[in-house]
Amino acid sequence: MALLSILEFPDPRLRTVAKPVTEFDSELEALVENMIETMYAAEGIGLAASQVDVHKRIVVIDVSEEKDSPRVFINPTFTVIEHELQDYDEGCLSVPGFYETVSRPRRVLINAVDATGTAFELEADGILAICIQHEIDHLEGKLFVDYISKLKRDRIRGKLEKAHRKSA
Ligand code: QAP
Ligand code: CO
Repeated sequence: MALLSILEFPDPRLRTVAKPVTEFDSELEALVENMIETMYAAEGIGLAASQVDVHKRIVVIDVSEEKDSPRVFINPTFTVIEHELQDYDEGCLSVPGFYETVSRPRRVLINAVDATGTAFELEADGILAICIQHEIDHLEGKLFVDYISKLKRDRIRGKLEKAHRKSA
């Protein structure tokens, strides 16, 4: 297994729209394993392939307490089953160190396939519902900072650019 490097805002590659997965082969399995390993190493609860510069529709999530229940969502979509919004202080491995409140629908029905190509459905609420919406946004080239004010977003951009210059 291998750790993958995570792109950080405002890297323009994070704006790429990801393409559906069509081949369910050992290369896909290896990528999924590496994404899970990378998510755990970075202490994240969700990671989209877009964040590791692979522009395919793949998401891994583990919202369990023990961090022992990784879930894999390939070509995921969702429909809202409860329109009431919930606020959550979201973060992102691609926007390290920053958290802002985002409102999203409280309950969604997820449709996806697993790493073997088998379709499944899952009703999600709570943190899982927030996380899958956040990760599917990544596949569309969208980030949680797109939901906050331009002033706040630009301030985060400035701080991260400065940090990137210092570590370059
Ligand atoms: C997306 O986010 C998410 O800034 C996943 O320094 C966020 O795993 C889903 C992280 C909120 C639901 C609710 C962020 C780790 C991890 C940081 C993450 C950091 C270290 C973020
Ligand atoms: Co994210």
